[in-house]
Amino acid sequence: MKIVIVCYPTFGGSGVMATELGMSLADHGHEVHFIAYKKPVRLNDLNENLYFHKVKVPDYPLFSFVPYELALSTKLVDIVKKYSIDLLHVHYAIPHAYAAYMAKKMLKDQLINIPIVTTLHGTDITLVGNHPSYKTAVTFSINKSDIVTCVSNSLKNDTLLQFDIKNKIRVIPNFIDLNKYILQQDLCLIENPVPSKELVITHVSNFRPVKNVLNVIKIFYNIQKKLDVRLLMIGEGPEKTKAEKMCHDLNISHLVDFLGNTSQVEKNLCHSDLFLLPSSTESFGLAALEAMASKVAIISSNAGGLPEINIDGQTGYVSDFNDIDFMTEKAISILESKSILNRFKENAFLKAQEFDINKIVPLYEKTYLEALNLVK
Ligand code: GMT
Repeated sequence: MKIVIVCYPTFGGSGVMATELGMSLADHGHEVHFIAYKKPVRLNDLNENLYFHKVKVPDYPLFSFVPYELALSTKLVDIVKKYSIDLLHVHYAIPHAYAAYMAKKMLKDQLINIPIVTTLHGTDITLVGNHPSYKTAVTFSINKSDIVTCVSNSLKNDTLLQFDIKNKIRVIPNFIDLNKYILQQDLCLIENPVPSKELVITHVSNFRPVKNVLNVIKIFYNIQKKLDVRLLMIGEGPEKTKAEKMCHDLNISHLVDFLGNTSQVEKNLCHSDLFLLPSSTESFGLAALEAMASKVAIISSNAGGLPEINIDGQTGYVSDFNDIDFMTEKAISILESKSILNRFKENAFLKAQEFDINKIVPLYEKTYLEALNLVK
């Protein structure tokens, strides 16, 4: 099959997921064309099955805002025709599903029928998409997609609650390539055969307000009063400076490393014991799943889809995102006993196996075949 994947090229979960999916589809023999304004960060080598096409948006003095949707839909039409593409798979409704629908209409005018699969990722529904400035267009784009998927049951319910959706929505959860994490565990053991006495706590995110990174620091501050711990803060974003300042003010900077963005998060996760994710909104929580695949126990909020992956009392604990005391108490209860910690870690790894790439990518392939049949 010849598939176009449209995504955000940044470190956000939707772009990471779209890229991992495209690379896996290419491994399965499909021809995959990524379209974005920049090469996706996790897209490594291009080959005869894997292409990248950049959307260029020329500026003009009249534009206060460059018309990205226009450039994207034009690029979609060009690429579909040039490479005889079978299907468009757009990740994140805004503005990708909207631009795809315009492209579909333009192609129809040239007697080319192409199906659109739209995957909703979270903030396109829960944070941005339901703003009155976007809601009508987002509802329209979802209803006009041939098939709509979303990444958790929670996101499906939110979408149906917040928008007037006529289309069926199917849940295809996010995934990880478990093998990659297992290999990394072995490499980490070779590099560090004697585990350090310090326990390692990790947080990975885009440091946006919804991630509540200051809660991460507060929880860590409480834990370090009782246990020998270190904190790895991975990612970049608007709340990073505040988080660094809080560490300074609490006099714990020497225990906290801000590592910035990384495209090989598994290299840090393999040394970690506990992952903190106290988000106020989280449709899935891909970062938590990556941690679980690295045998890391999870303390997370109960927001959105997080309880679907972090099973309370088994893989970690879930709570209200602002309940610092509860999260501290539970984190300490896991970390203070080696046997309890190992039990949580093993459970996390077992749960992660449900989301292995080999189980989830075939669900997308099946979805594509159904979408193709719809436009025949
Ligand atoms: O985490 C983010 O804020 C980035 C955002 C995105 O769209 O790139 O992530 C969303 O999609 C991820 C992949 O499906 C999910 O794992 C995240 O939970 C979701 N983020 C939120 O719902 C806040």
